[in-house]
Amino acid sequence: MNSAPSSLDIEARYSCARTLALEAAQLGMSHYRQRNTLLVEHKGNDLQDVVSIADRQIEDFIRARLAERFPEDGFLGEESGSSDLAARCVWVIDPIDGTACFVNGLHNWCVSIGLLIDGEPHLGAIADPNHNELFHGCLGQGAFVNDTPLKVSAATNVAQGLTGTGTFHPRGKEHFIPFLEKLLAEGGMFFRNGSGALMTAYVAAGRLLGYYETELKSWDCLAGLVLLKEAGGQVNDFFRNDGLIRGNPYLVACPGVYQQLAEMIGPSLDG
Ligand code: 2AM
Ligand code: CA
Repeated sequence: MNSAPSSLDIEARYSCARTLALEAAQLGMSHYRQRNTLLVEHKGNDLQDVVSIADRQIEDFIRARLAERFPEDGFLGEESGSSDLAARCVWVIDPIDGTACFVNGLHNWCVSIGLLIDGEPHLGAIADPNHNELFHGCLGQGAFVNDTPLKVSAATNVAQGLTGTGTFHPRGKEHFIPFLEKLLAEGGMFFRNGSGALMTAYVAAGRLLGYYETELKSWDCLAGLVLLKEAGGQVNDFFRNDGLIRGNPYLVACPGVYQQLAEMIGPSLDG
């Protein structure tokens, strides 16, 4: 669906998403500058899956501001869980996407704020304070990095550029090496910066031809999916089988290489 009913104030929410993403990113920067003092914890048994006080504080900040401004809206966040998922408007946010980069001093992380309306990704803002880039978009209004419109690549073969990829230890890694082998065999090249939101935005911007992650969570990609759609990209059936809550394999790409990448991944993509 390309337009929301007039009873919802879309412009107010779009403007709020952009402002909040920028403010939250500055809060992130204040932690990032003192990252050596941050206590880093591991989620579950996976030593690579980390979280810090910065993640929790930024999520609390965003959640409180949204609740104040749009009390009727639902919420789903990586760190604090969900509320009112049956509401027409549901915010889906990741306070820091690229946490492993954040805690290791690599300048590849962002704040991602997306909004579902009636179950469809409708608007999104992704703030990358290390590169002074705000990616944002709203259905029917286009997608932008700062003020520059985004458009996916016109490439027709993976050999013509770079493909983002990623995996994580608990699930899906058996699909990763076979995919890499096929990508290289067909003349493609991989890229990984550790942030699903930024790599999705880079596909929308035509910087990457596509991006495959063996499993992603909805807060990592929801804002980016709006940009991707507005920039002319394609995505797999990510929301099937309760994907909003549980996550799923994830592929986004420009139309000219989507099928080529989907064939490299095989049935596990939408199986
Ligand atoms: P994060 O930085 O918010 O944890 C990198 O390959 C991408 O995978 C990032 O968007 C990262 O998000 C995400 N990621 C890391 N651990 C994950 C997990 N356990 N499940 C799903 N996605 C994960
Ligand atoms: Ca995160």
